[in-house]
Amino acid sequence: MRTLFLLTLLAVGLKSECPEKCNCTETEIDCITHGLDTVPSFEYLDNTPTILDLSGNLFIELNIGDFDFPKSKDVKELYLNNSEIVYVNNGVFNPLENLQNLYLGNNYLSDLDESIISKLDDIILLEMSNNYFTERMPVIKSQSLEVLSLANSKISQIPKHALKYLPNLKLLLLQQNNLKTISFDIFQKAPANTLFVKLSYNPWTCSCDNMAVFKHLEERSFIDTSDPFRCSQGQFEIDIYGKGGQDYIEAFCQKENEIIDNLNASRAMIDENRYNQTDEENNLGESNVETNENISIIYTKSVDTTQEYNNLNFYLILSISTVSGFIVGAVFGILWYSFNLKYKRLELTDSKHQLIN
Ligand SMILES: *[C@@H]1O[C@H](CO)[C@@H](O)[C@H](O)[C@H]1NC(C)=O
Ligand SMILES: *[C@@H]1O[C@H](CO)[C@@H](O)[C@H](O)[C@H]1NC(C)=O
Ligand SMILES: *[C@@H]1O[C@H](CO)[C@@H](O)[C@H](O)[C@H]1NC(C)=O
Ligand SMILES: *[C@@H]1O[C@H](CO)[C@@H](O)[C@H](O)[C@H]1NC(C)=O
Ligand SMILES: CC(=O)N[C@H]1CO[C@H](CO)[C@@H](O)[C@@H]1O
Repeated sequence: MRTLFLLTLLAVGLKSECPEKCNCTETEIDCITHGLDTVPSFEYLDNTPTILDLSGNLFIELNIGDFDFPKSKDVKELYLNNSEIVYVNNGVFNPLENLQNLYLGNNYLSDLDESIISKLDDIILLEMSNNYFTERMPVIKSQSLEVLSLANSKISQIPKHALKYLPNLKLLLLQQNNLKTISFDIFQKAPANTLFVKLSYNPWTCSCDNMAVFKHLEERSFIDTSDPFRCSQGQFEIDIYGKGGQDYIEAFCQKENEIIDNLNASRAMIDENRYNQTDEENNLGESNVETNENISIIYTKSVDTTQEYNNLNFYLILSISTVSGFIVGAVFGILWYSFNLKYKRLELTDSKHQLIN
């Protein structure tokens, strides 16, 4: 009798304390795909939810107070994916102090405040793929975040300080975006040898700067080079980690390094020269300025040298084509001659035939 009473009380209690359009179990609240346009009130929960699933609804905006309820500290996973969210007010997640996984994918987010999760000390995963960060990748601040997913989100730019405030990041997903260039600076401050990035299926342009970044990522095992990485230059497409990429680096980027090498060598020589002179003159300061000016001259000279080199190349190509032109001409001449002979013979045989006939 007493247990029955308790059971009915429990049943009634569970019914009234779980929000109307949700299903509650001991550790989970499910309000999936119920056309909710506001986050329901979780004020009188009876259970202790570690999972709060609000995906597939129509929230459009998340407001301060939406997740401010007595048991908010129990929630470890929050699903808000596929919920037509356009705007998230800064601070809305702060009451979920122990949140670990936050799912905001498949929404219409185009910007986020830098400190959107900065107060969540245990956050590990922020899933935001399939959004609309058209202008730039959002800069996120978090001491604990390990996984940041921004795949397929129309991102065309990564700010140089994008990873600066994510000291624990281990996985960054940026595949299938609209990235054309990537700056070396982004990864310079990234956690050493622990970060793994996905950057495939982006419309990279071929440039030595991009190549340098990809080389760096490969050397530090930041990237899976078996993924397709292609860059384009005009109508040509190159496999960045394939032979095309290697050829590109050899043809264009190595030469730049050589120029810098030459420049450094000349600079060293000039420095030495200047030093010897100024040693006599006892006037270091002034000479340094002059040295700098001279370096710019050397630089333009090195560029001139490459032009000369190009000219040399041009003459080489010209002479090669002249020679090959001659050879081709000769071969054609011979072929034409023999063809003519044959043709004449045919004519003769034909006329013979005609005569016979
Ligand atoms: C709750 O669970 C029942 C039975 O599994 C299901 O029919 C109902 O759609 C669920 N409601 C919600 C809000 O998920
Ligand atoms: C929300 O994301 C989770 C995890 O990726 C997924 O299992 C779930 O199906 C998604 N919900 C909706 C409504 O798409
Ligand atoms: C040239 O010198 C600068 C500084 O003096 C150095 O940073 C750079 O790496 C050098 N470049 C090469 C190709 O040695
Ligand atoms: C500069 O002086 C040092 C030592 O006096 C000498 O070995 C060196 O050859 C000089 N360099 C030039 C460029 O004159
Ligand atoms: C700008 C410039 O040419 N600076 C010095 C470079 O070196 C020459 C010769 O050593 C000097 O005459 C220039 O003043």
